[in-house]
Amino acid sequence: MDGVTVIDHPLVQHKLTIMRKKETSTGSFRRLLREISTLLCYEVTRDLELTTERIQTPLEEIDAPVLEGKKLVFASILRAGNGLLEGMLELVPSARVSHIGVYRDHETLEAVEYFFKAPDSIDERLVIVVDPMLATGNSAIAAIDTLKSRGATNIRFLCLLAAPEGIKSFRAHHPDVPVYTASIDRQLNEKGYIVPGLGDAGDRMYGTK
Ligand code: U5P
Repeated sequence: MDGVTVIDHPLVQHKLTIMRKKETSTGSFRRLLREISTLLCYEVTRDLELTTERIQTPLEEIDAPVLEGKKLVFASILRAGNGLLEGMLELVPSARVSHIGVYRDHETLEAVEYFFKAPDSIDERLVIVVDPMLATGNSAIAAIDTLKSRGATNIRFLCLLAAPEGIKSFRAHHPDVPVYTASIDRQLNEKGYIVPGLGDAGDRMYGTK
């Protein structure tokens, strides 16, 4: 699918299978989400540009590679997005973090924004937006509308599971934003859940209902 990368690393796929299991506990789910997010982060940052810095090793001076440009921004769509943040920040500890509060109206499935906070100069940074699930796509579309209205131009979207319907709608709204996911599941059900999916990511992560 154009603009969509499926991260099919065996460790990602194995961990995802355990996360999907109904009987997986909250504690295990959370731990797996942290582990898997590190691997997803590795893949979503694979093509970042490098420059060089003159450094002195104990033996000699060299031009050594370092990341080019301003610090990355990880933008978490609350609250489930926070589950992906932890592992990503382990890999990129200096990343800046944006929080975007969007909840889904259970009747209309429309996204309603209630919170937004972002670091300065997001127009000069790569922004990686994270939410474990791309279901209807409405939350991600709204979050990225907001980021763009604040000046962000270089954006990627990272999730664990995506529904074909969500990808289609998302790509129609934001064709310039590539999507990275560990799986494209079969479909959405009548309540807007991804099937086979893993249930409500926020509830599974925090043990709520
Ligand atoms: N969501 C789930 N599980 C699903 C479908 C959606 O947890 O099977 C939640 C996600 O937490 C996400 C939001 O934040 O709903 C995405 O929904 P949507 O706006 O893409 O429909």
